[in-house]
Amino acid sequence: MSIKLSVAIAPENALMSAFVVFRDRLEISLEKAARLGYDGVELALLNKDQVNIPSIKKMLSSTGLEIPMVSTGQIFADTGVNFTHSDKSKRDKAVSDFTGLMEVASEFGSMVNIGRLRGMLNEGDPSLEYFRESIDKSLIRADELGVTVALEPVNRYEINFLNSCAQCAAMIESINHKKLVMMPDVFHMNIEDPSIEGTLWKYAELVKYVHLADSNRWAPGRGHLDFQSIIRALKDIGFDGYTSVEILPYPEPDQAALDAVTTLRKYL
Ligand code: LER
Ligand code: MN
Repeated sequence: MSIKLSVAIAPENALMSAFVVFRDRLEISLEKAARLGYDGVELALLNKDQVNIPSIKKMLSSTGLEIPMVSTGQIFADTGVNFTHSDKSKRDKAVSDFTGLMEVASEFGSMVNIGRLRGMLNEGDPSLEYFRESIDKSLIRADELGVTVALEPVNRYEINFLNSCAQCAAMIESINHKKLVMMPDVFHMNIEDPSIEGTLWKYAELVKYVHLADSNRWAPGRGHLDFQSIIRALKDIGFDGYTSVEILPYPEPDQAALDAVTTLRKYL
């Protein structure tokens, strides 16, 4: 068993808030990821029509890459719908767009994440009830599709609830559904959690996927997080899933993707 490494990519028209190194035809980015020595790619998608499933499956078998995660933040960033929206039709659209991405995920044996897609707690709204309704509906479909849903703690400057691993773990424990797990992102952990390594230890059982980015969201090695120590902690807790590089494409995309794989391969 070993920890695997993926890189987040998005189709060519994706917003900068997708935090991906490559915004291009997915097939082109897959090719680049394979050449750089990644084990997989995470697809940051807006809707299910963005993926030519037969063409991508063909590339997975020719390159040996996997797609461990379909990430969904673009639904929130691009269309403004989310799980806690005051307007029911927008909550329903968030669940149906998310369901479309779960269908894509089921084709590739991927997980899906809920990060910013959960939206915000809005004053005067029963936002937590809205969140529970949206997540409960999604989990029924996740079960049917056999897809695992990973709840991602996201820092307070982007979202106003479930910011720390402790808060996400409490929510996951209260929902208590076998398809719901946690995916910490060390960028957010650096802001919200008392210690990155200690928190990984504390919630080891729930952690099934990890986003990696340095303190400035550049490639690992370009900021001040200690990736040697973070990867050591992941190994020590027996984590044997996927980590995924979710970074800004700086100084430019190819260099960022190379920097990340070079730093992380030293420790993985
Ligand atoms: C956003 O900061 C992020 O980390 C995403 O993975 C969550 O949607
Ligand atoms: Mn993330």
